[in-house]
Amino acid sequence: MDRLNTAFAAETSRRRFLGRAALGGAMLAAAPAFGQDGVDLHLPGGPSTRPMTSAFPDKGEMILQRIHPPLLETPMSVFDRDVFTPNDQFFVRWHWADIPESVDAESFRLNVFGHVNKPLSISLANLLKLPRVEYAAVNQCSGNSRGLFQPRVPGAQWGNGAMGNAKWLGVRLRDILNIAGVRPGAVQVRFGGLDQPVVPDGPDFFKSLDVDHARDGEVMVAFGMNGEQLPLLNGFPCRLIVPGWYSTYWVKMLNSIEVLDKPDDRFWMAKAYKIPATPGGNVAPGAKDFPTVPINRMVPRSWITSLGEGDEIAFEPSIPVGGIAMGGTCGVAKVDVSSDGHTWYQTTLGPDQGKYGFRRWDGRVPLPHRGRVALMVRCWNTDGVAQPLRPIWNPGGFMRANVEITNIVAA
Ligand SMILES: Nc1nc2c(c(=O)[nH]1)N[C@H]1C(S)=C(S)[C@@H](COP(=O)(O)O)O[C@H]1N2
Ligand SMILES: [Mo]
Repeated sequence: MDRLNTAFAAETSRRRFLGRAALGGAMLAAAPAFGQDGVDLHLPGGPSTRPMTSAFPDKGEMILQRIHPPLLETPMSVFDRDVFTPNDQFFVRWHWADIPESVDAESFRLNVFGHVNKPLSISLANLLKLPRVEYAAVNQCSGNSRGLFQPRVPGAQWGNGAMGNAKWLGVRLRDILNIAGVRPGAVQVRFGGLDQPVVPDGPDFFKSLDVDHARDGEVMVAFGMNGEQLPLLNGFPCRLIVPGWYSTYWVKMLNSIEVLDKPDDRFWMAKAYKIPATPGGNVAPGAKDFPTVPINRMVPRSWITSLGEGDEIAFEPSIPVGGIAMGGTCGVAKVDVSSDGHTWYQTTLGPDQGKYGFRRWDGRVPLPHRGRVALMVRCWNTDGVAQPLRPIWNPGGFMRANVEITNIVAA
């Protein structure tokens, strides 16, 4: 809150916020030094350990998935501490390694063009003058938990930590589009950032939303994250927030908003991030040539964070267990836990911090016996959708959302 007040509220402090903004000069310049300690992501049947690193700008201890471009995963223990994920341990994902090492907040412009009456080139100072909104929302990679897919699929082999929940502060995209004046016949809005492909014909990262979605009053251009400016690697100075939707649409270092009068047919919409046009994005393992749609809304998920895979505990007839849940596009209605896969016990939900954010849950389960016990957690959202018990499969490794199992050992 302190930094929010000093950094965003007063007119004079605003200048300070902007002045401080060029950061990360050393980013990625030197080869980061990695800690010796690794972490086991418990990915089935494959290389499962990853080094930890704190060598990236504005970032604390993270699981290193890739250096160029940076792919940093949040350790699960972080989610046990708070429903809000700290900025310095918020996961990082980029597609191309050509990312600015700093952004000059004075000369930065957010350009709005295409099928509009009045193209705009908005300075950060002017962006900060528009009416603001703030809400909590989970940013989850479409491929979060991909490393748990069986059979395994190619792509970043994430555990469960390619996600995070923050309080985002910014300006309604609708307000920006209204200033530019969307012309009749507009169908989509395409978003691009300052990062660039590293190969000559590589497709620049652009994502698009239908024009009505873009103007729904919720989609936000955010410059604040948990009361601070965005870390460079999470999209400084501003990024798109599409609450309830997978974060492939949450374009970082957003500098281009183009209103289109026909659907976006470029690579990142037409070819990448397509899921089977089936419930939950599920097809039989190995399936090919099925109809696809662009990935879109998130679905309910939940995790045990108070205990980790393989943890050893002293046997007791009943143990406490806690964690986090998310509803997807709506709130969390109910979270149940089980230690035998048949009998489910309802947990107590923590404070509601907004329907798009994480919700804490805490409960107890009996331990049926000594030795290995498979703990499970299942979320129902307020639309009545429950997590499936069985994993889905698709070749992109997208949308994993089944009830996860945490095996513990009671000695
Ligand atoms: N400019 C830009 N924005 C981007 C991407 C990117 O490669 N470039 N990747 C997207 C994807 S796939 C994800 S998962 C999220 C990751 O957001 P984070 O790094 O802030 O956690 O950023 C999204 N926005
Ligand atoms: Mo992603």
